[in-house]
Amino acid sequence: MKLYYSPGACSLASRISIYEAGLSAEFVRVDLASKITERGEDYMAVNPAGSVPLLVLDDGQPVSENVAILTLLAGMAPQLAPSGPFSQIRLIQILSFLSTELHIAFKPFWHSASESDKAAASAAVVRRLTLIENDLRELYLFGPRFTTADAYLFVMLRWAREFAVPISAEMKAYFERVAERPAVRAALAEEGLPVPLPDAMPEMVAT
Ligand SMILES: N[C@@H](CCC(=O)N[C@@H](CS)C(=O)NCC(=O)O)C(=O)O
Repeated sequence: MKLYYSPGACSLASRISIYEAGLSAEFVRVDLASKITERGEDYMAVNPAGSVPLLVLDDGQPVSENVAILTLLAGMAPQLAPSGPFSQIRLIQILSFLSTELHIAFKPFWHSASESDKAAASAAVVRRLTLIENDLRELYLFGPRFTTADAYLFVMLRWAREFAVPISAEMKAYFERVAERPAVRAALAEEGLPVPLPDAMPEMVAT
């Protein structure tokens, strides 16, 4: 399979999941501004939506959308899926929340919004992270087992750090725990991204 990605973008969650699963894949970098791939292809012809990630399976079938790709990868590597009754629905539930509530809340940071729009975006991200915190059981979102949802949340916590969105001590500890996983470190290194240092994240001040 082939993953179209951009360094540090949400496609990083797919790369982390592929590495965690031990699956083999080709990775093709996309310049999101010009929509040209590192091979000189017109990315709009590959994915008319123009966004990453896009996973192209070995039979040529393209799969877009984080929720679909991360559900698919969890199906290919059941160790990356929650276990127990209703687990598939629970995975889709949290992936959908991450995509349609949390991911979307970051958009003003990239779209030259005003300072007040960015402050509103930061508050929206904080509210949504607080909701997820209630799901943080034991080590990861689904308990002791790392899933594709953790890969997605990790990517957004990197953005929270980049945009100085304050996060709770619990979420910060989670972020650092995920950053220590060898597959996560390998994915960061492959995309030329630094491994986050402890304390590099603004912590929420209790009020
Ligand atoms: N609906 C898509 C959106 C993915 C998305 O927002 N990708 C961003 C990078 S994190 C992107 O490619 N932005 C550039 C663009 O859409 O032109 C999904 O959930 O997979």
